[in-house]
Amino acid sequence: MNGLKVGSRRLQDTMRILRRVECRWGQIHLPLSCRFMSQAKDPPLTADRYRVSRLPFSEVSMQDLRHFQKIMPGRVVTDEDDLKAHNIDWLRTVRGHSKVLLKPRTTEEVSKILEYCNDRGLAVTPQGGNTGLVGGSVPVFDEILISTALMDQVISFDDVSGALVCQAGCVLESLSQYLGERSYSMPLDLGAKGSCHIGGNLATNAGGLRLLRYGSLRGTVLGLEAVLPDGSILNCLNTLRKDNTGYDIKQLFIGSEGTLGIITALSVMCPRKPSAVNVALLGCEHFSKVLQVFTLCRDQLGEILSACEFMDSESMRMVQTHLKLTNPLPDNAFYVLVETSGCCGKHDEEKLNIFLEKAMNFGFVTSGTVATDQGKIMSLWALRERITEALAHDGYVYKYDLSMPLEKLYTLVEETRSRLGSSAQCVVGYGHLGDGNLHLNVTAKSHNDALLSALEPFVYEWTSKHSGSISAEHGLGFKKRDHIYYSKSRGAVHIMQQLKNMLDPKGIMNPYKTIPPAE
Ligand code: FAD
Ligand code: 2HG
Ligand code: ZN
Repeated sequence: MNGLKVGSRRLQDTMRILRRVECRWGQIHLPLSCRFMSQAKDPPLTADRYRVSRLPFSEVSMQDLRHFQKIMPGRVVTDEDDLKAHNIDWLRTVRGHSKVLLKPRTTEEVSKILEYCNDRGLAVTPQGGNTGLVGGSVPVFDEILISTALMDQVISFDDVSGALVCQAGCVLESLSQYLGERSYSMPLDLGAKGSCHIGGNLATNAGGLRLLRYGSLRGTVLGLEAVLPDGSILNCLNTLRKDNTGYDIKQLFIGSEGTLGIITALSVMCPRKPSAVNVALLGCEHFSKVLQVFTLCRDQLGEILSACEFMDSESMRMVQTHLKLTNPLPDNAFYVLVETSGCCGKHDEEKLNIFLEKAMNFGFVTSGTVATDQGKIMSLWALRERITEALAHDGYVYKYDLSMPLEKLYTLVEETRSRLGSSAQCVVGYGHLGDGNLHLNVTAKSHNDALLSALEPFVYEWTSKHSGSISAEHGLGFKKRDHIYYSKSRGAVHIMQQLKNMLDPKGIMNPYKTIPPAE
């Protein structure tokens, strides 16, 4: 890696030797489930910490277990130790006490399970890779867990159109590898790729690191199949790019967080794998310069820009302290990671060189480094992608995922920092600059009600006042459900409640999450 000062000859030299690289489009990540190997104390039960009352659902009986065994012999998990990791979220902030986890392999099995649960009034929680960050993927009480872990088959791939059809339990990274071998890639990428399932990605409408280039899943998902709470199978699994026949029902399930049904299969439009990828990490002294870098990126890199991420010095400190990563550009207040992806290395190099030269000459960046081989590019990406993991090592994390006008993006971090003073251990701001998405994270030694009261509703009111969204990409889940009104009108929430009631009249699908009850 070449850490360079602005204006030095070495940067010019480095820019000249920028190489085409494979980079993170093909890299392997460790599954995040290793997080559960930590010896950390279990969080309190959700019901106790958040004082929630159980709704009058039935309780699982021996007879129910026998019935599930008949549907899926050997795939009904009741061992307490085996269930533990599925009852606690990735952040270790919520905990349910489900007594059973079901592992269907087929849509028909999911259909039989839901039909039975609906008849019996048994509540269920769908679970993919359990990497969700809003407490949506684990039960609040004893809801039955339905895992998509064994629904991991690719159904078809059309190497002319790029349409991939697969089951919902395929791990995102496995799909990337499958496609990479065929010179295609997934239109979605995120730090949890080694564990998250594509069905979970759809259910949360995950954004991630490539949204700037390929857009939201709402655009790239071509179709899906879902099982409704009464067990009926909804087939919207087409692979057409254009289809204006009536309402687009699949959109209801994208971002529904397991509250309307279980997504069992989907089709997604995949782009060609770029043959030329470059990454630059740039240091800036002020957030206004970060914004200038972004504007310049768009001007100069145009169609080859594939990611534009930012992080502050506190985020950098977290990955250095807890993960021992090396910062190639010490002493900057902000960092911008720029990635280009295209199909013509020489052309991309020229564009990137011009962009870097201008960024330096205009004084937008104080130092910069470009990676020239795959390993080094992965190291640069790790600095950004692994912040979430580093924060989890720092203590209890209060997590806010906000979108707002770009010029306001960092003001909230500064105001939060001065508001909390020494009551917070660490306040960091980073995120998807190109999408106007801020990840504001606050850490403390342990969960602390006073700190929470200083943060909420302050963060939500501030965001709403500046016309932002209180959940840009992680969803609402259990933790943010009741804050929906900061970003949606009463009329819109009312329609959501009606839709929920129409599809799930007994309310068995992921209760206590996402949609607040009608007042
Ligand atoms: P789970 O966590 O298992 O479930 C999430 C929700 O979807 C739950 O409500 C669950 O009930 C529901 N659900 C799961 N599967 C189904 C299904 N088949 N049918 C219906 N409902 C279902 N998110 C982003 O948007 N961008 C990021 O950049 C990003 N980075 C992350 C980095 C890390 C390190 C981590 C831990 C998380 C990150 N996330 C990010 C959060 C993101 O929501 C998840 O990683 C991912 O989309 C969830 O997939 P999952 O399979 O783990 O779903
Ligand atoms: C990311 O962009 C994820 O890294 C996680 O969305 C953000 O942990 C967070 O706050
Ligand atoms: Zn994110």
